[in-house]
Amino acid sequence: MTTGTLITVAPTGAESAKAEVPALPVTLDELLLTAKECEALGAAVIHVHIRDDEAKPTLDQGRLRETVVALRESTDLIVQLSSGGAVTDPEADRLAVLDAGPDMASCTMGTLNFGDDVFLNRWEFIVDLHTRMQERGIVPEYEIFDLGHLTALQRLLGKYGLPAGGHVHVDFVMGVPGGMPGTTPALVAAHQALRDLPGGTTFSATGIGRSTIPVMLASLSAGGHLRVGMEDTVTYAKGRPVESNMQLVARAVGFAQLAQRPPLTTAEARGLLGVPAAGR
Ligand code: KMH
Ligand code: ZN
Repeated sequence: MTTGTLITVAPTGAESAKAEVPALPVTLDELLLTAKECEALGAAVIHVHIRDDEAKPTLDQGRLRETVVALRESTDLIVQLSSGGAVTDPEADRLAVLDAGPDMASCTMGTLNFGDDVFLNRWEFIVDLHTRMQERGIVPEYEIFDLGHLTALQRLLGKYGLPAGGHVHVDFVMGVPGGMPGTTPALVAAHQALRDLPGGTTFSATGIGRSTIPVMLASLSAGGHLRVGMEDTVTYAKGRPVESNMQLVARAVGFAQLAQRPPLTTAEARGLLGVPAAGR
């Protein structure tokens, strides 16, 4: 069944440096302004990485809690914290992200080369994340960087059961050097592999760097949803740096409207993902 389009904004990430990308939102004020403006444009979910006073990635517990509270006070967005953090973050800190009480958290379904680094996601760690989220009513978004990650998800759900909320939502993160490419054939292959997951499983997709546009178009045509933001893309077009996350969200909203699948409201997105209403 064709529905509207869930639009997630991933405004910051852990990889870009503020010195090289001045438009990157790194302070709480910058994040809140971005969040409000992206919500007004049509985003329903915000995928959050935070930074410290030097604009370096951090999983500081106090800052994470403050960020969740502030986003809830200022917006109706679904707050999804990254449990992926930066490739250097220890597992204990990544698990402790859940203590900040987000609506959702990411859960990456396997280890992969990540450019010149390794993004480590051991099986036992994935199980810990999944089961702790079940216990706390935090809805996961399963991050799929490669096809085998879907097989791991099938195994996870088979052994440990459905996530909190009962609905399975995955995000194809495409075009990371070391993961699946950001191409239509790769998206079609990942989409096909969803048939081994519970009926009704939904997907969004994001293409890193220049794969952002082909991945958006492929996802919309395959019935998928969209994630965009400066975590994934810092160049708007050849020779044109991204000016703001709003520019990327506005483009995604335009594509979704062209596809006659307009953005879901935050309330509709909560219904789709099984996230309790705001102010639960
Ligand atoms: N920063 C990457 C190493 C996630 O947020 O869950 C991991 C990442 C995935 O961005
Ligand atoms: Zn992330």
